[in-house]
Amino acid sequence: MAKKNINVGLIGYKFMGKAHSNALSKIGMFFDNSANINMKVICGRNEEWIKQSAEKYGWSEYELSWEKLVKRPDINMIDITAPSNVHKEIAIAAANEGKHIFCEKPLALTLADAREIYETAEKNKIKHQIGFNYRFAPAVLLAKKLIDDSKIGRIFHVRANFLQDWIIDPDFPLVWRLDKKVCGSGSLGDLGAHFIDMARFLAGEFSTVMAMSKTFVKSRPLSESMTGLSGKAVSIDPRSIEAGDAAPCADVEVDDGTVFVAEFKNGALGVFEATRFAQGHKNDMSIEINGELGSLKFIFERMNELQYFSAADEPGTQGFRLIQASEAIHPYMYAWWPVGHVIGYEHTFIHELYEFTESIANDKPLNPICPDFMDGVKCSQIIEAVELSCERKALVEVDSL
Ligand code: SOE
Repeated sequence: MAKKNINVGLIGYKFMGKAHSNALSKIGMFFDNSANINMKVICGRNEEWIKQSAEKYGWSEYELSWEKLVKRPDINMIDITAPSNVHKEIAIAAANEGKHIFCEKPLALTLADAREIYETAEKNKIKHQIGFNYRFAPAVLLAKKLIDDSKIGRIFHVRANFLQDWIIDPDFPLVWRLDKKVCGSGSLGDLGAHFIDMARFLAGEFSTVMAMSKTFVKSRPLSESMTGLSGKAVSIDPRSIEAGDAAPCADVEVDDGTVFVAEFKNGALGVFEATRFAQGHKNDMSIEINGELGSLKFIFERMNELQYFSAADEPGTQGFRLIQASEAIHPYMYAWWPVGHVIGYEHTFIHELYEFTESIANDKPLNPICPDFMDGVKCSQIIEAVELSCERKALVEVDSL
């Protein structure tokens, strides 16, 4: 059967733009997919960088205006990887043009904005998915299957963290992920969003939260332009400093670390920690689920493995088994390499974008494992409840928001 053309317009070209470009370029090579994925246009404001990115990542054209891109009749899918503060205006404009939308997390800076995006997407009957890529690690999907097959039974505890340390240096500049106007929140929205989604995916809906957060470094140097996570300030605007002055600084208004406890609607208890001040932890996202019949633990830095304890095992020989989720039987692994040839971070993007483009090409609803914009809304709702709890120093009912 003829493949359906999906002409993609990508907005953003740095870390996530690169991850999505790589993913879109690999789907047809590794999957018997239903779409001709045409990497038509990459869009960004800096002409020199966007021209370079188009050539390097394999995009046919580049565009400097997302407003023009979303109106192009030849584009039927918009992929938003720009910073969080522009997600709303782009998503709403693209939805009103009838474009299917894939949007990086978090969906928006506020719950109200996230709800408006969801409602506009639904009103325009477009397909929409949000980039909670960690769901698409085969080991996570194996955990999901074990839970859905009642292998661990009633859930008592959920314990998750996302630990990084890339801004431990107080002289690390105030990049967009630390600028409240652009990112909305710090470790909570950037990192916590992932384990909030993972906890909802594996353990169910949140009922209440009780939180604390800290900004350990309260002022940071400004930088004229940044490369993101690890890039130091590539330049300070020379117009802004006199010879010998220290670099101009600004207040940090987002959380460096946030911890919270939660109760789930199914009665389980949760403990969560997001920080960028855990020295030695580079991209350490993990989640553990404890149930009446067993436990599961996933550690992203060992993403091909799942730890599984079953109370059904013979007494005396029970223990956490380490499952290598890299056999053809495990989700998506049939498409990659022979058994045991492990995969990585970039494959989670290939899997999530494969599912989204298949849904468009076959005009079918999203695969149920895929998070759509309502999952983005629910995540924003929990993030806002956590922020309110920090403010009030009190328990907050998630559904009260
Ligand atoms: C930075 O903290 C970051 O790149 C997040 O923005 C991503 O969502 C996460 O997957 C890795 O860390």
